[in-house]
Amino acid sequence: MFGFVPEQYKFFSQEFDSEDEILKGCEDADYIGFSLTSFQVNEALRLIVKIKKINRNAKIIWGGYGVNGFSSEKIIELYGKYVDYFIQGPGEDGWVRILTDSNSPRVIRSQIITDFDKYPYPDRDLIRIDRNLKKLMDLEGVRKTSMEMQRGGCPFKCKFCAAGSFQNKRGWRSADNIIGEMEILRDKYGMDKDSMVLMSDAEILIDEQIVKMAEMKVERNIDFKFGMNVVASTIIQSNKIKYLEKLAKAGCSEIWMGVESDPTLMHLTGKPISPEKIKSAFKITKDLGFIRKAYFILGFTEEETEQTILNRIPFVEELDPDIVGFTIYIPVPGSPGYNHEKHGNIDFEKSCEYQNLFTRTKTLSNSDLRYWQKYLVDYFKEKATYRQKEDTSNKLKIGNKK
Ligand code: B12
Ligand code: SF4
Repeated sequence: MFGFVPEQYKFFSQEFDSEDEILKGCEDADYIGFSLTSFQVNEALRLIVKIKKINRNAKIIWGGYGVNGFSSEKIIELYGKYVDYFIQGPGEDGWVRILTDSNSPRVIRSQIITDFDKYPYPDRDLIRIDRNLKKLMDLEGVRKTSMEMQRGGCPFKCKFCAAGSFQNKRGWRSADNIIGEMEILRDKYGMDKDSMVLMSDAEILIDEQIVKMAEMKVERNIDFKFGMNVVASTIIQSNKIKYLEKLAKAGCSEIWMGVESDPTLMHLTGKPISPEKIKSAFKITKDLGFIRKAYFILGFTEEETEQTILNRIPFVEELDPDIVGFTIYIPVPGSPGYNHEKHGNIDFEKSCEYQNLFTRTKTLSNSDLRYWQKYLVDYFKEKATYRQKEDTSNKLKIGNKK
């Protein structure tokens, strides 16, 4: 049936394909899907204008966080002139519906998927993953890719994050299902003990399925390393510490935690963390031998001052992370901090989480925030994240959105 076999698809990524290649690939397409964050929307609009000149009949479909954060009416008002269909939330069923149902609504708001095991694994050949593997090997000298252990939104409501924009629940995969995909990464894509898999989930909520996965990973000799985001407060209970031990044995070598703030403003993040819980999580994970990354966001509240920024220094020193990153707040559509009336004119195309020209606080200008960001990165240069390292090891430009 149309749209159900890989041979009926072509995949392009602006990271690797020129505009000419992309346009040529669209010439004879019936449906053209775009996966977008808000930061890519304007570029997609420009591309659509060019596509329409060579293929007037193709139906254009958008999905991803660039469309998730708006009501159906608003998304049609904003982009309905250019785009035929919008998928909000998980795309698996919505995509099939558009292909098979000529009466499909223009905006499909899909609900959380509760039974992931019934879907096939992602087709990494189709998205030409070899190009990403090569790029990361060239940049970082490591065979690196990503997969998901859980799926869906997030139960928390951090001011700066759109992950909960569409769904506030998580979708689960069984341990067998996760392991099946890991075996493919090992056997087909050569992920071995020196390789690293980034769990691309927003945050992993560690539970029995994750622990079972860890045990099975050891039993099945899947020995690549992996890293994951966790919310600090969810890993400090004694049963969770036992789970973390099992994860460490299964190759989990890195734990990433959003600290976001100095201790005095942490209650304004919307994340269920406190300075004490953060300290405890960093201590526990240090004792277990994980490489720990701490992420901070400057200017996420108007109350941020020079002093609260500087308060991060002793706090970082106390937490003693192995890696530390400092980004600057930008209100993204779908996040609790975004208000379309106020933020609809932000030029997302010229922004990223490292730099923007919009954010300021009651006492700090936008350039002050950028000054202090650089100050902190310099102060902790030995621990800076790969992307923020300014030495010769960093082959990525800071602010590069790719
Ligand atoms: C992993 C991740 C990254 C990784 C990607 C790694 C990789 N190898 O894939 C990296 C670090 C590169 C990254 C970068 C950035 N990210 Co990011 N990222 C995520 C994260 C945590 C998971 C995304 C993911 O892979 N999900 C799993 C997939 C399967 O789900 P999905 O993308 O939602 O896709 C489903 C549906 O949306 C839909 N769908 C999606 N596209 C399409 C297309 C069609 C045609 C259809 C039918 C359906 C469909 O179907 C899919 C399957 O169900 C999300 C948060 C989250 N919880 O999702 C943030 C998130 C997407 N990122 C975000 C941001 C801001 C960024 C950056 C701008 C940060 C920066 N550096 O400045 C960059 C820019 C990326 C870009 N090019 O625009 C925001 C986007 C907010 C917004 N309103 O746009 C999010 C939501 C987090 C947040 N802060 O709120 N990111
Ligand atoms: S930052 Fe993490 S905990 Fe907060 S809403 Fe986003 S995914 Fe959830």
